[in-house]
Amino acid sequence: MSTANNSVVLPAAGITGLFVNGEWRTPANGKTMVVENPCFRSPLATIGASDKDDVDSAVAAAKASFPAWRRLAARARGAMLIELGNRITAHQEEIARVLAAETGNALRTQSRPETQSAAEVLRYYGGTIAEQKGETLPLGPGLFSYTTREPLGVVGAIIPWNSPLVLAAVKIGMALGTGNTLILKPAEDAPLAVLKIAELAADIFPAGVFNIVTGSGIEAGAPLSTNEDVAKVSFTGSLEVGKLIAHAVADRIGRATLELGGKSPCIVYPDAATPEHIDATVNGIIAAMRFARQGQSCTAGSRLYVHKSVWDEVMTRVVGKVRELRIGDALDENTDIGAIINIERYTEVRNFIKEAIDSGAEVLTGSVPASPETAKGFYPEPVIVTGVDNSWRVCKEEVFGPVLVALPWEKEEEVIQWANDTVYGLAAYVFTNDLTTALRVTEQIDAGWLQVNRAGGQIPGMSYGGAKRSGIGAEYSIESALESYTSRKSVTINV
Ligand code: TAP
Repeated sequence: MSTANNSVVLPAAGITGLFVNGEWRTPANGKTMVVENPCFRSPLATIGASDKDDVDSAVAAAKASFPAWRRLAARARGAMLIELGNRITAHQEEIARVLAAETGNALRTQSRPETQSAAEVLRYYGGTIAEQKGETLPLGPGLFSYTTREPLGVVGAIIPWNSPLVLAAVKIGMALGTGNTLILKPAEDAPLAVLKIAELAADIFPAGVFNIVTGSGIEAGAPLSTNEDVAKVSFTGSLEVGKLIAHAVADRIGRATLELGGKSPCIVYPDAATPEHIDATVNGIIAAMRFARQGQSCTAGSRLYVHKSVWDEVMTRVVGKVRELRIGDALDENTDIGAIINIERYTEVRNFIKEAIDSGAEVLTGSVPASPETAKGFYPEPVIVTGVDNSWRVCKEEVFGPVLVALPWEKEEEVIQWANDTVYGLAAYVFTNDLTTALRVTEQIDAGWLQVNRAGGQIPGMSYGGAKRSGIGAEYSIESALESYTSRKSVTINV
């Protein structure tokens, strides 16, 4: 690992990116890749760029370590997860700074809380994994039938750059806790904080149980998804790559959890805009949109529907508050919003904004960002547009940037139809103080993860997964881990 930024403590020398069978290795092809800080477009570190040969050796190590690992008592595996969570807490600030530098996610608003969540997730799975129980079935006199929950084998986990640490923790907690062995492939844009926790994990798990392969999606991710010895692929990322993974896994009748994209609605009722509630609602709308994460969240409430009777009041306040958010260096404590991850994403977000404005969208705040050639860092300005409808690209596709589409609504059946008019079904937010309304509306929205008068992130224990094309399977809760990472073995004894 070579370093080029003194304000963060990067993974130690010798942390190559490729961690296989309990040791750090140099990728067989000798290739490296540079990780950049998107706030300055400056190089941060150089790490190994693995390919199929490295992936195959990691899978072989994970396969060899599986028989002993699966036989360990679940509570013993859980204790190791708790130890890793505690070590992350002990090094929290150091890890959070690396995360902020590589992702551009502001330290105070995003990277510090994400690091804290990663530790909590590991402690959650560590504490609950002993619940890996089966069932008994009373088949009648003389027949004793029971089931056990068996691990699947080698799990390949592929994660994106937007919240790499917490997603790594979720995959580690679920896969290792349930007795599987793991190969984790972080995104090439944000592998460093994950390597920091791998450094901490290196002497906790037996050799081969936990492996890391850094490299590009094509060179390292694809071979992991096609390897015949990978029993399950747990993928978080885009719909497009999710389809490739699904095909690769289907070819060998393997298993997959797919956590994909979203275009989530946020519906505001008039009773959430009374003088007593309006501040909380406005804060909730902004939090749901994940503006402080540059909108780079699969659960971003990026389609805002505000009842016509309170539209002026709500939108004036939302625009006012959004304009107060400070954009800048992710490591600056005063920064609310950091930078978009890379030039490709920045260009794509810029194209969405430009296309909407050129097509006649009314801009409530924001403008077309600086051209990628001249931008000194990939800083976005939050954009809110209205005067569009669901046929526009900005309404239909996941921007994965700080772009909020806002529209007034009058009839409930119409707003529910708008909310469901998408191929996605990940999250939804409803703001109302009437319980009957909340129950009636949430029942009709096709999404996997709904929140009423709350816009925060996932809390360990919540079942979290997408409906429609937002994915297959759920994560975050112990029930999801058992469903997704184990199979039932049924034993019947004629006594
Ligand atoms: P993707 O381009 O899909 O990348 C995700 C991961 O897949 C990265 O590690 C990537 O590697 C790898 N990858 C790329 N091509 C691959 C291939 N052919 N085979 C195997 N792996 C491959 O997504 P992204 O742009 O990084 O992330 C944004 C997307 O993730 C959004 O759609 C967002 O909604 C979704 N997301 C969903 C969730 C949940 S929980 N539903 C959470 C976060 C993000 P490299 O990047 O190294 O090339």
